[in-house]
Amino acid sequence: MVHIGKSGLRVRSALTGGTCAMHTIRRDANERRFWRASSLLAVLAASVIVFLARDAIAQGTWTTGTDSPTARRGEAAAAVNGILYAVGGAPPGSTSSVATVEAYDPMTDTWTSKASMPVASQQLTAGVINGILYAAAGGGCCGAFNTLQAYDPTTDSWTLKPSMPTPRYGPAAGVVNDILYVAGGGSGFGTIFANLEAFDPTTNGWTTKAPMPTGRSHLGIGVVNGILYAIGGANLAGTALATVEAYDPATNTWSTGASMPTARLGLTVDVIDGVLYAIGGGNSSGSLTTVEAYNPATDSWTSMTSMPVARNFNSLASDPINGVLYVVGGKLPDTTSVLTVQIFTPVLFVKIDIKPGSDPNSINLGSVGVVPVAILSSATFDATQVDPESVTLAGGAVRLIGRGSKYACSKEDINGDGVADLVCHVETAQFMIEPGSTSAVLTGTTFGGQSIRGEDSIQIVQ
Ligand SMILES: [Ca+2]
Ligand SMILES: [Ca+2]
Repeated sequence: MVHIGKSGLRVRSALTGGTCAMHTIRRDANERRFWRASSLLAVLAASVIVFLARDAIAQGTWTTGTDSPTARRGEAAAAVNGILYAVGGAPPGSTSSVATVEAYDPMTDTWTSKASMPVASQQLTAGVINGILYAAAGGGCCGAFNTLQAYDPTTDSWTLKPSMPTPRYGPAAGVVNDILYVAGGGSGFGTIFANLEAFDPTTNGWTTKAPMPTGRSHLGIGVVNGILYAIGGANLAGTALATVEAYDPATNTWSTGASMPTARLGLTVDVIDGVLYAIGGGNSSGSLTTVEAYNPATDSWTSMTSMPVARNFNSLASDPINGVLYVVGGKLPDTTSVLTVQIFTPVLFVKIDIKPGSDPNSINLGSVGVVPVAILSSATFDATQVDPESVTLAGGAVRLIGRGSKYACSKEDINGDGVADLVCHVETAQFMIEPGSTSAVLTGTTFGGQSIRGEDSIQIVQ
């Protein structure tokens, strides 16, 4: 990765291909920075280059943990009581499945071997109910399984549970109200499933539910507010899908959400703070480092910081622990399996109110002044912990006051919920707003290092 200047323009060579995306930058100073960066890039013409404009930075950060002991792909991963369990998969250069179970402790950054699964399986899926990890489906070298295997970390022991109705490779699972839902997958022999089947540990039985509108395998599932979101995957032709379909267990019905920007299969999907993160996978252009975030509240997608290492489809697995995502397993484009633990701390989506008390939020790009923006606190987020120095709205920084040592931010309860919010005054002269824009993005960082992002509507006036 190459960093250029302090302008916030960052350049990264992408091994896996991609398009050259750039934002229109309004201000002269930023244009100069852009062209300076461009001339440097000409030297790097051999690489495929992706531009990330300033407001696309700080969409989460990636770090690396200790390598896992066993290289494999097609495993499942789930967290129980702050420990990530990686189960099953297939070793490098082999189509056979393994029963290997290894546990990663983020507090100590160490791995421990655990009791093996009763049935070795790859391209399986996992969910956690009441401290028990359920590993469902998958298969061996030569056929799909309908096994359900339950792991109790407190006793380091496995139990076989009643098999699910449909054997399949590459389904995805989510848990709602202590029920494990398993959707999609493939037979490995020319059938792709739309099936949704649900396991209830209290009755120890399976129920067949309404099928997904779109049959697919190697999809990802995440749960927000009791709704399952089934994302991406592949159809029978092996074509990568951008499909987002949402299942409401209360009504046993499916609906359609906004498609994922990058169609892919073999991705992993996890939820942090009500936002789904779709990570990695692949499509016809190869393995992807892509990370995209879906916010069900707005039915919209946002690009996040890419993974450092591409991991191929049929391969990677992840689960969050304390607001941080741990990604394990996977296969590199050269077919080497990945040992590395990649750790993603996503940007926190927060509520903002541009021009508090005013709507529409009209912005006059011709005027030189400030616009107030409120960063709202919630039950889980204290806006007063946001560092004013880090705050930008549409690229504009917070105005300095006094002798230039203080930021024009104040703590006020702007929405009357009894919790103090942060109100900052941002320099409009620094705005990087494209003509016709109808929203503006705020970015920042808390004193504790958590990246935040908020978005509100704007109406540009002349
Ligand atoms: Ca407003
Ligand atoms: Ca408030």
